[in-house]
Amino acid sequence: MPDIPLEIFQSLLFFIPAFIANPGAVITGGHFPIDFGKKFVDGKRIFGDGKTWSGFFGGVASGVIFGLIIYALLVVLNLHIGNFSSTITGAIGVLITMSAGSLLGDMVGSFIKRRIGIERGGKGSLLDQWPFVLMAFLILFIFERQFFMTYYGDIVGLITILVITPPLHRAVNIIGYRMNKKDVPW
Ligand code: CTP
Ligand code: MG
Ligand code: K
Repeated sequence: MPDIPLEIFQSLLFFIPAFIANPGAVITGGHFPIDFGKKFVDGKRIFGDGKTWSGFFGGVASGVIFGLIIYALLVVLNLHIGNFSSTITGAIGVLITMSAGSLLGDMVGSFIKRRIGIERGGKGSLLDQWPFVLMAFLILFIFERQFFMTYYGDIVGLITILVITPPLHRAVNIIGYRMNKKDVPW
């Protein structure tokens, strides 16, 4: 019989790096717009000044570093959950894939926001909250199939993450706003 609480715990634990990539991008971001200031065919910015190379790479680095801390803790505690902690190079591959996927999804959200006329920094609601999750999963499915199938293949963990992300995203952004890291609480 599958242990549902443990499965959900694992799914959440291993998705933390994809979450961390976003505040990581807020801290390191703001330099060198990914779209180089270029406009799309509709005359609006492709992504806007909120998506930068410094945020992208800083966000990926944050996700990888945070993930390696989780990895190290699992090793120290001698908890080898599934195949995540089998090799360090394997773990790094998963962490880069997941963090980059998360920030690519964040860019997709911004791309759609610009197309429907929401300015950079404007409230996107689910467009701020779901694309990064969905893209992280899609990229993991494509490039880290074994990891994806082990922890998210049965859909339970995936659905759990989709459900908790909007309130979690909101809470983190309110904290970022109060810490003066963000101009708006969303
Ligand atoms: N950020 C960045 N590069 C990224 C992602 C985020 O530099 N790839 C930084 C930007 O300074 C951005 C801040 O993190 O303003 C907050 O991220 P987010 O809320 O995703 O961007 P917004 O400014 O709200 O822009 P958008 O409307 O396009 O989502
Ligand atoms: Mg925003
Ligand atoms: K966003």
